[in-house]
Amino acid sequence: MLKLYDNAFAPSPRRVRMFLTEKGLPFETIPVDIAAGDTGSADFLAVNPLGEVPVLELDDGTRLRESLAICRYLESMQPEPALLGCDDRERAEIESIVLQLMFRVYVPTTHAFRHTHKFWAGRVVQIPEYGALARENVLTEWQRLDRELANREFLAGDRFSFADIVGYTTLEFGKPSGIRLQEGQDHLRRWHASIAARPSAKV
Ligand SMILES: N[C@@H](CCC(=O)N[C@@H](CS)C(=O)NCC(=O)O)C(=O)O
Repeated sequence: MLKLYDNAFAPSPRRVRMFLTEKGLPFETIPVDIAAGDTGSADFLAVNPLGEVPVLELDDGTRLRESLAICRYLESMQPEPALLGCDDRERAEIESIVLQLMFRVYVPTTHAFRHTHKFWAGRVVQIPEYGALARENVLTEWQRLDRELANREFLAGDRFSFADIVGYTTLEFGKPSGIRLQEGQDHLRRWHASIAARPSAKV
């Protein structure tokens, strides 16, 4: 049975939970409590020296890190439904959106959270002005994505893909930092509602 080192509130392991659920693949979770400092413990650092979840453990004991790499492995294990593209063109389009989301939206969303939210107060050095700037940059990116969604149903085209999983989990994670859908973002709102209605969004 696949084992997922997981945290219920963190967006990166949530990507993998959604992916596994969309694929219909059974898995066990090993909870990792970030709030209690588990990711910095010697036991967990032996699992992942980066101190991050998700980690997927295979039956032979191999441990995979990085949500994109994990999902790529799962896609080859269970190709249907294809969530990372069916041909080279689709794979390139999905990966292009995934990388944009990771670097331009997800990373600054984590910075907004780390530098402004009380969860991290006393645990890391917080620079609130930097967090506020990161939040503004993220809101600009979502405004751009709202315009792009005027021409396509999902973030990477006409089919649901891993790009939608990364986008949805990132937007949800922005809420505690005040990153939300804005007035007039009707395309983004329609897209968000369609992803939220999927059973995988409940896991
Ligand atoms: N690039 C990694 C990001 C992993 C990551 O940022 N994990 C966060 C949770 S979303 C984490 O484990 N943080 C632990 C900590 O900050 O102590 C991936 O996509 O898997």
